[in-house]
Amino acid sequence: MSDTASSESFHGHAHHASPPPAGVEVRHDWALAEVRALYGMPLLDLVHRAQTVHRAVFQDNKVQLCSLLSIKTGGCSEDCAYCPQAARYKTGVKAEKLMAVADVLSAASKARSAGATRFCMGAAWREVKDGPQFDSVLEMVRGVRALGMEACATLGMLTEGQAKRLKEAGLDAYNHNLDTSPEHYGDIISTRLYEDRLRTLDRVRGAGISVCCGGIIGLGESVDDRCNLLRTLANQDHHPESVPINALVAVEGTPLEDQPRVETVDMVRTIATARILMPQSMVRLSAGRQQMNEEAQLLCMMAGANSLFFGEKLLTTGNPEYTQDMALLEKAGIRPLEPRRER
Ligand code: SAM
Ligand code: DTB
Ligand code: SF4
Repeated sequence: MSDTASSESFHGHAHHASPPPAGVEVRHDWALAEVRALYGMPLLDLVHRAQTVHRAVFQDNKVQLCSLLSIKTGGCSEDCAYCPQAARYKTGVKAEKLMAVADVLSAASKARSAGATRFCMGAAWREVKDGPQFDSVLEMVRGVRALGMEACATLGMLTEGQAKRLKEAGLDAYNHNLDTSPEHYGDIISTRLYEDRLRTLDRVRGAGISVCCGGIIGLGESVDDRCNLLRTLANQDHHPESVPINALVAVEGTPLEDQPRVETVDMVRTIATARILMPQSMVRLSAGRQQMNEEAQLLCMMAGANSLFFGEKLLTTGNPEYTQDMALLEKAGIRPLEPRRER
């Protein structure tokens, strides 16, 4: 392996080791009432406050372009009510085998040429099983790192040993979302517990991998649920380095197929509140962009989102066209974060 760079933020971006700039609070003791008070502020006051925090921490004001690939699609044993990949729902997603390492790396290389600095590999697994498939995933991680991108994976629950092996392979970040509040979780997923999620997150953190953890809005949750999700994320011992905020993509065949589209104002409030609660984290405007117009996406960035997934597909659902995204960034003068590491 020629790649020996450490997993610290290689973009020179703010990360948790550095103290926050003057005037920016990093807290882990948010009360629900405080979070609600922020979330419920007049929208433009809230956005102004979030933008002020954002600019203090991220002085270069760039947006990270991440690429997402489903390396193992469908056939999942879990019952997450939002998910088109759960085997039990008839959604038109068909179950596939784990992709070959070479195919994943050729997709990664294309993503890199298109400007991605982070490559995230998703598998529709409940948990990782040791064996040849996990060995292939480790190979993919090494390959992505050798291309000079941040490597991220989302593979379901992990044991301590698996987290350690992912770290040794060079994995920068692991995505494992809490999705919603502890109170609402049981209405969305019955095949695992909130505590299972928290345990995997501890193992990821314990192995020295950076944590990517966020949620979904539009699942039928209350404002308190949204605030309690954000509060749970912020009140961990360390803020997740990355916080993806997804708007539900309502997929036919899932129990949530008839959920109304998330309103722009709700997405903006959620992102702004996440930015204020977790000032030094990358906040990702994740699923749901295809359903948003350009103005809504720009408002989300104004509210502190500094990362997005680009490319024609998320895992199984659509995403804006590459050329459309590039045109939006270009006309708005938004500069993408560039990779610092050479291959
Ligand atoms: N199976 C692993 C797990 O659940 O942790 C990894 C892949 S899973 C598809 C990754 C995340 O995608 C989920 O935690 C959820 O937050 C998000 N997601 C899945 N379906 C979605 C949908 N229809 N709309 C928005 N986000 C979704
Ligand atoms: C995250 O929070 N959102 C991404 C990424 N992490 C893995 C996944 C979104 C999936 C949307 C539904 C789909 O395309 O299947
Ligand atoms: Fe499986 Fe992950 Fe989808 Fe849940 S979100 S059904 S665990 S792929």
